[in-house]
Amino acid sequence: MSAIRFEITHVCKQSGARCGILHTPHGDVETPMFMPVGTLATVKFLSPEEIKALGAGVILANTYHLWLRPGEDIVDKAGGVQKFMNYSGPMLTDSGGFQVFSLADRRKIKEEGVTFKSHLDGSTLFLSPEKSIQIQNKIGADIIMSFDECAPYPCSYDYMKNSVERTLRWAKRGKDAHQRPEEQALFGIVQGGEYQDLREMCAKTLAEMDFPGYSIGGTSVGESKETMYKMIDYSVKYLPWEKPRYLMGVGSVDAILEGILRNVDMFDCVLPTRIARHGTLMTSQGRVNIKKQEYEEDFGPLDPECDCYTCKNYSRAYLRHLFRCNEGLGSRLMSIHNLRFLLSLTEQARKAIREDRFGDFKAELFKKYNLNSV
Ligand code: PRF
Ligand code: ZN
Repeated sequence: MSAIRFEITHVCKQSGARCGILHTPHGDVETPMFMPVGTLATVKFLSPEEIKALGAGVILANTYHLWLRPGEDIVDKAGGVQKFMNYSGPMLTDSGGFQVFSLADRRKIKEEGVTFKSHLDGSTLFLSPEKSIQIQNKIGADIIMSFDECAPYPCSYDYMKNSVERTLRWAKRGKDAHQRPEEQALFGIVQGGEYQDLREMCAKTLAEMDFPGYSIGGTSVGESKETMYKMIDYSVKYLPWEKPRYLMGVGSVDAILEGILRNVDMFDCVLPTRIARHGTLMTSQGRVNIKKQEYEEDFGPLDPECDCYTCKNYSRAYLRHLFRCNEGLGSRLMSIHNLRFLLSLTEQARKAIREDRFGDFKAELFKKYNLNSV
């Protein structure tokens, strides 16, 4: 028995987009969904109660970071990551693959695994598919990821072919090492860059291995949006319809909507919380940079169309003041808003799907935000 059960509840007659319910050991969540990132078992500046109040379902944490600090044994002793951070909802951990490739110095990839230097103190570390799963078994999230290589972009066909083949061997090794399949659902990750035949081979091989869900990796690494959508198409096409799909690290409005159209169910991105802390807000009127002088005497809400705590209670002038004085409350209030913006977007998308008008909904938003549809 798998730890999760995915139920597709409706397919939009207008667009073919789908919505559903993901049943997890820590509760049911509606899809398509956006998952806030809580790298170190904290969504920076927000309490678990606040995250729940925003309408979030799943929170993401990172194997690499929790392995380094506080260490997976501490999280295990606490009773798992949910108990440790006092979050009662579902959680997902990324495998560390991507973080090793994006953060660590001087990495060396071998068949056995990856040797690299810690981004904290430069010490030499080693991560393998088995080790990643062992750590994730101790962290205890409901959904865990295979250890993969997210190859750089652009990347030669030959490099990518070798990389994908190794990622597939790693997926098999991770699956064999998984000790808690009835409590934690292990997803396979589709790689292959922009190469259609490699994406196809990867997706088909993973599908044969029968994972409870599938991730689409290796996107949003410097390619154009058009290329990204092709990468999604090449991956989704060969994955079983009835299993959940997760597009890793993607959280812009246009890519989320294009992903939903292509039957992706889950998205995550650090962007909303990261840019919020730098004073950049995603609003119904486009991006707002709260630093700007023009907001000095603007006593209206950040986003008049938003229902979040920040927009209901504080002005642009006050948020600008908090930001300029580097006050923690500013980071909190702006993180709340940006997360609510994307969570509300996915809520509206689900409603549009249920009402068979997702095509119109997407077109309206592209027009409103001046986005380019591909
Ligand atoms: N692999 C893993 N995590 C990821 C990615 C990936 O390719 C990406 C790429 N967008 C984000 N996070 N394991
Ligand atoms: Zn708001």
